[in-house]
Amino acid sequence: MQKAWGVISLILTCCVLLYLMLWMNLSEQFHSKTVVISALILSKLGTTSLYKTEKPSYSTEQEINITPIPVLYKKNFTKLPVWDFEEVYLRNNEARKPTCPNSLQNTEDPEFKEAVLPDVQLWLYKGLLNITEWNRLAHFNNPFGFMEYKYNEVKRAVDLIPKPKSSILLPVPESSKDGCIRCAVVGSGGILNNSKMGKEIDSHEYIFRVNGAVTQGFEEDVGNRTSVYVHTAFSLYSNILSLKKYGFNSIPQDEGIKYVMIPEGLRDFEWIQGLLQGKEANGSFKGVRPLKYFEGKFNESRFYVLHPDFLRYIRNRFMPSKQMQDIPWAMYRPTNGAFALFLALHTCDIVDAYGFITEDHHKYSNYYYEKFKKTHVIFYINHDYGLEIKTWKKLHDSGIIRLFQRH
Ligand SMILES: *[C@@H]1O[C@H](CO)[C@@H](O)[C@H](O)[C@H]1NC(C)=O
Ligand SMILES: *[C@@H]1O[C@H](CO)[C@@H](O)[C@H](O)[C@H]1NC(C)=O
Ligand SMILES: *[C@@H]1O[C@H](CO)[C@@H](O)[C@H](O)[C@H]1NC(C)=O
Ligand SMILES: *[C@@H]1O[C@H](CO)[C@@H](O)[C@H](O)[C@H]1NC(C)=O
Ligand SMILES: *[C@@H]1O[C@H](CO)[C@@H](O)[C@H](O)[C@H]1NC(C)=O
Ligand SMILES: CC(=O)N[C@H]1CO[C@H](CO)[C@@H](O)[C@@H]1O
Repeated sequence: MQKAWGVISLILTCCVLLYLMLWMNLSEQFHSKTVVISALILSKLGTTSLYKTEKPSYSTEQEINITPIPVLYKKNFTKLPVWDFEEVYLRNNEARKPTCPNSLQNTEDPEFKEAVLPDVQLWLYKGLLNITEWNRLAHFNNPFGFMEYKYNEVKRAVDLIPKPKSSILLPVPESSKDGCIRCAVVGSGGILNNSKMGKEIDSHEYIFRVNGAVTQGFEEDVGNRTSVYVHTAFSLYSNILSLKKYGFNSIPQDEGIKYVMIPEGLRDFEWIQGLLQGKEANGSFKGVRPLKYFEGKFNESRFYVLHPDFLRYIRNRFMPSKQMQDIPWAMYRPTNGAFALFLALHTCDIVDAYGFITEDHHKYSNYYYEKFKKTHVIFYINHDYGLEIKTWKKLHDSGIIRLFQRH
């Protein structure tokens, strides 16, 4: 009872404040700061106050009648809005503790040490989305949060995602004598054409691949195994259509493979619903049966969805682009390859990256599977390739990853 009164008085205080703020701004022209401030107050209503209660539950939310915050729109902001809880990320107290003496987590690099959160929550699943969490995450644009979406649209998909049995994606293999997990992350860069890196890549305990991960016919250069396949609904759907001519007839289906999805937009949540209910999807992929893309190899116990907090943490701490300070701010996001590489940095001890963009990318074709027709890298506006080049180089130079380069 006492708690309820506390919350109610806080709500009233906030309402008065909000009213005053709006009134003060009445004569001014609208600018994004107003939204920042008022949304900050709204978020206080929905999140911070509740974090202090002892053991909140769904019934607590209903008793005090929290509702989703009013929808915020990207186009009401002329640059990336920065909230005072921008750097609040869900953490996982069961996160992996490396046993490997040479783990990248033990790096001495001051910049990396300061940025990295080894226990950041990696996965989004049933139970992690309630209205309180929604009211925090609805402040961030996709894929870093749920801005512009409706609570129920996302909630019904998230509630279908099973909680992973273990919070550890990749166990230390029995064959590892020093307790280290060695991973190769393979991008699709043309630098791999005729690289003969296949054997070396396959010698890693785990191999991450993304998007159009063609291996058949390219084994000598890129290897043939896949342990973790990182994708979005759109990358699955479009790569199968467009890369057939290179032999990409199906996504990787190795025994025990883990499928990791980047929920880049609402369409991914629509896809998840179809996938996990074994039905045709609605919305953007209406009529598409997501399960079909896995050709009978799908198992919920090997399906993971990245948490928006993880994606935002990567953007904010490792890959903030200048583009976020301007009108197309909401378009910017790191590439799927970038997210895959950072996922490896959070689940492996030793990470080698192949086929990632380098300064001399103009010497190679866009993708390694374009063996005979040289096409240049297309710089899509939603990515910052210059920043990616610098980021991979920096991680390499500071000894955190080993980046495959040619001279
Ligand atoms: C909402 O979910 C978050 C994340 O799992 C949790 O920390 C919090 O306690 C939940 N809040 C309520 C009111 O259930
Ligand atoms: C990969 O190639 C090796 C040897 O070249 C072979 O033994 C293995 O069966 C292949 N694995 C797959 C998944 O094709
Ligand atoms: C899509 O919509 C149809 C008709 O409303 C419904 O029967 C079906 O269950 C929906 N599919 C999914 C995956 O929710
Ligand atoms: C999915 O994997 C789990 C755990 O390995 C297993 O127990 C279950 O039988 C599998 N389900 C299907 C449908 O293959
Ligand atoms: C791929 O490598 C081969 C051998 O070095 C070369 O002849 C070919 O032109 C390369 N393809 C492209 C598209 O660069
Ligand atoms: C205050 C303001 O400009 N709000 C606008 C934000 O964007 C939505 C959707 O485009 C508009 O309806 C609002 O008027």
